[in-house]
Amino acid sequence: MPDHASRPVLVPILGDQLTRGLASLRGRAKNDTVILMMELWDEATYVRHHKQKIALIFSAMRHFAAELEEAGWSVDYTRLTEPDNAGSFTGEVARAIERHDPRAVHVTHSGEWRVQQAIEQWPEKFACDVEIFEDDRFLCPLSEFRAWAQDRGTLRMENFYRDMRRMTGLLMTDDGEPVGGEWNYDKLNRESPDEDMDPPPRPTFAPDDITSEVIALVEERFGGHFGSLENFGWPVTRAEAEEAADAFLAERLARFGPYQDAMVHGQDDLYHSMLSTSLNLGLLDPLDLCRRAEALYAAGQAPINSVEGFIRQIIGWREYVRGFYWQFMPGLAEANALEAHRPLPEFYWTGATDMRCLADCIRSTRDNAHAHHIQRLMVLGNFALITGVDPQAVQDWYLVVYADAYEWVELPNVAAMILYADGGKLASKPYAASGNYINTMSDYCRKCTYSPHKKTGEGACPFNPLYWHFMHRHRERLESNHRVGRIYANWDRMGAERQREYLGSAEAFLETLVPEKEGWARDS
Ligand code: FAD
Ligand code: DLZ
Ligand code: SF4
Repeated sequence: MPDHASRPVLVPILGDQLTRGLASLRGRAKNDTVILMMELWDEATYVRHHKQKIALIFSAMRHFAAELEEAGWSVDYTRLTEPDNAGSFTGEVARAIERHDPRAVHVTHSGEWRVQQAIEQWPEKFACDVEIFEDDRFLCPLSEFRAWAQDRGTLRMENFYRDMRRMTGLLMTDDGEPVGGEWNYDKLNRESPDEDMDPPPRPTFAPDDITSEVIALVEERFGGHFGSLENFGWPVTRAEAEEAADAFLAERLARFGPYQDAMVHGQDDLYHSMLSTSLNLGLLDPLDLCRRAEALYAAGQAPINSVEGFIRQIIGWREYVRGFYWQFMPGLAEANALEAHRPLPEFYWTGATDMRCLADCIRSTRDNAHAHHIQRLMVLGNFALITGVDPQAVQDWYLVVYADAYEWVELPNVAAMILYADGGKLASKPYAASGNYINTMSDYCRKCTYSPHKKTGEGACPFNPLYWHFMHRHRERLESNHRVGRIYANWDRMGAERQREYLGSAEAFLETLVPEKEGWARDS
């Protein structure tokens, strides 16, 4: 039997840990390390992920393993179709321990609570040492988020974000003031779409042999999952992700700010970066990306509202929701403060609705495994909120359909940001809106069957009566909220008859919603 020191360290790398400088790998000697990467049935099927999401993760994993091998690392890669594949992280690590007899397992903290729970059982299950490393690809350590959150009664992204600006020095003057005098240029991030918009196409990456093989595998094994593989063009390597980032910074960042909240029928990317899949897989470094955006501002090549807006999304929202997730799990996954119990409408899966905004967002979701933020928030999310869809059904949907969806980022956005299911820990008020918002921020309404100007009855945009139905249902909870309370004065001024018309229209519409059948999100 080899002595302890000559036995290797086993380093499992999870599917979203595709980073050369990963904490558990950093500083390790190649001749003393076996890297383990695992394609797993459990991970591919615990929800019925969009086909592009599975293809992206498997392809990126296979490319990463090949790069590591080329660089001289010893990589033990288990494919999904191997007959002995145990199907789970714990089962595959156990098999690898038998193969390699390591002296220790070094693993980086998982992005997901469910997986981390399994990892935390390893020290008891396995005879060798197990060391769990902090995932320092995020800029805010979880212990710091916890300390920050504990000092406050109310958590708000804006306060967190300012601390992150101070911590990173991004867009800060030497005197510790925000560059340009303001912390936040959100007011300049809300232009409606106009004729003048002409976003250049983002680079897409034609499948190479590895990706083509994975696409065939996904069609064969997961052919019944939601979504199309036809448009697959995601970056699957760090080099491709860098190329996509270069193109965004050079061609789209400057107009990212003003049009951040705009929506245009059939235009799926606009000026967005489309970099979330690469950031979440670990192919891009968030701080580096922000520094490059900052440098473009300093060079006068991008305005402050674009650069600040982009940096806010990454060191603000992205870090904030991740800290929030770990702060409030596992309760967050069960939260339902508004007691919403309606099933998800079937059209979230089929796109078969004559509400033109929803139909377009669902089409983009199906074709691209992507929709941009304001579509996820103010169209798909707003509709689920004001119709009172059960948070767990909505959570499942968002986790399935987006290629960038991992629970640490999906769940806070869904449960807390769009559904207010956490009772207001994350957002100061529910993001409920009528058709007027969508009409202002998009071109959807122009050719819709419904009119955003009609408030009730035949042909009225359903968002209009549904909005008031929601406000009426939750009056007791929301009236005392200073950001919402004054809306009830408008409601009261309408008088009883008009109110009945709104509520009646909403209820008639709700009657028409066909609930999803079982089996779209999870195997029934
Ligand atoms: P851009 O608009 O270019 O923004 C730049 C980057 O900022 C993004 O790549 C992302 O990393 C980060 N970012 C922006 N907003 C957020 C946010 N609210 N939370 C976390 N990061 C943010 N993002 C995911 O990565 N995975 C998800 O599963 C996910 N689910 C969401 C669900 C809902 C209901 C909502 C409202 C938002 C969700 N988001 C999610 C956030 C956001 O919609 C996506 O990050 C963004 O659309 C990705 O496209 P992009 O890279 O072009 O982003
Ligand atoms: C989402 C996903 C899928 C579909 N498949 C795998 C897989 O086969 N192997 C793997 O290591 N990870 C996969 N993932 C990501 C995991 O579900 C999970 O989100 C991360 O491991 C959390 O760190
Ligand atoms: Fe959507 Fe209403 Fe506009 Fe139609 S009228 S696109 S349903 S907001």
